[in-house]
Amino acid sequence: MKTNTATTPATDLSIVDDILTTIRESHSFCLSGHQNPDGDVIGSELAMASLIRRMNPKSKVDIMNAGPVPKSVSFLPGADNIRNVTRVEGKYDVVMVFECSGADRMGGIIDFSSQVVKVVNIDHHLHNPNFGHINFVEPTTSSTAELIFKIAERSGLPIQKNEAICMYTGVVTDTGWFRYGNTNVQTLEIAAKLLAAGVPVAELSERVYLSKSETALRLLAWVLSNMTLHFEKRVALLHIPERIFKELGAHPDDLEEVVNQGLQVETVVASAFLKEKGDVVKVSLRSKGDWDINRVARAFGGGGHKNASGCSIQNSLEGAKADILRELQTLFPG
Ligand SMILES: [Mn+2]
Repeated sequence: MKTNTATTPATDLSIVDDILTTIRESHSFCLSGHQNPDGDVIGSELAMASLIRRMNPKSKVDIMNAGPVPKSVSFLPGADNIRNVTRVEGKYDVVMVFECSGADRMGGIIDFSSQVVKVVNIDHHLHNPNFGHINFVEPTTSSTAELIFKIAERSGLPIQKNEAICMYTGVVTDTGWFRYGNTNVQTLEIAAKLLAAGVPVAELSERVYLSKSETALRLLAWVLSNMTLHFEKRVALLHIPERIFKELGAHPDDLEEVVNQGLQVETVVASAFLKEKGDVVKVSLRSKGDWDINRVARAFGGGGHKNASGCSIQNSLEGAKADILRELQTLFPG
C-alpha cells in the first residue's frame, strides 16, 4: 500500500486577513455556492454566516443558492434560512462565492458588476480562474469548509458548536469521511479541533449517511442491476433513464453517492454515472488513486478534481454512453 503523499497546504495568511477586514468593514453580505449545492457548500455557507454575524452583529447576511439544500444536510443549524432562488434581488457590499469557477457556476443568480461591490472567491478546486477581488483558493485543501475553518480560527473567536458541526459536515462529505486521497494532515488536525468544539460524531454520521429514502435504495438497486463493465472491467458504467427515475417517483437527492458504488468492484478504477434529463445527460465521474477522471470531464466542458468530476453531454442516453466510453478509453492507451 502506498503511503499518503497528500501535502499539507501552506496558507497565505494575508488573504485570510483581507477577508477578515472585509467582514469587519462591510454591511451586507450575500453568501452563495455552486448550482445544486452539496454538503461542503451548505456547511461552509452556514459556518461563514454564523461567523460574520458574530464578528459584525449589525450586518445583513443572506444565503442564496440556485438549488435546494440536499436532504442529507437539511438538519444543519440555520439551513432553514437558506434560500433557493433563480435571481438575487438588490445590492450587496460583499458576495462570498464558495466552490465556483465563476458567476455562471452559481446559476447566474447575481451580476457581479452591478449588484456587488466586492467579490470574495473561496474554493478548493483545480483551475479556479481567481475571478474575485479576494481569492482564497487552495486546490490541495480537502474542502471549502477547511478554508472557512482557517478564517474562523484566525478571527480569534472561539469556534461555536453549531459552526463546528457545519464545517465538519463539509469536511466529511468531501473526504468521504476521511477515506479519499484529499485527506491530509491538515484535514485531521482541523477535524480534531472541530471535535473539541463539540461535534457529535456518531449522531452526525447517522444523520448524514443513514437517512436515505426507501426510493433511493430501490433506485440504487435498479442502477446496480443494470451496471456494465468495460475495458477489462476497469470501468463501471451506471445509468438511469428518465422514464425509470419518474416511475420510481425519485427525487434528485436519491442519486447522491450512486456513482461511488461502481468503485466497489475490485478491478474498477473509474466509475461513470449517467442521468438522462430531457435531451441532456448529466455525468458524474469518480476514480481511484492516480487515475485522472478530471481530464475526461474537461473533454466535455466539465470539471472537478482528479478523483471526482462531472460534466453534461447534449445527446441521447445511448449516445452519451458511447461518448463517455470513447473518452474513458483514452485513460488506457495501448
Ligand atoms: Mn468542496
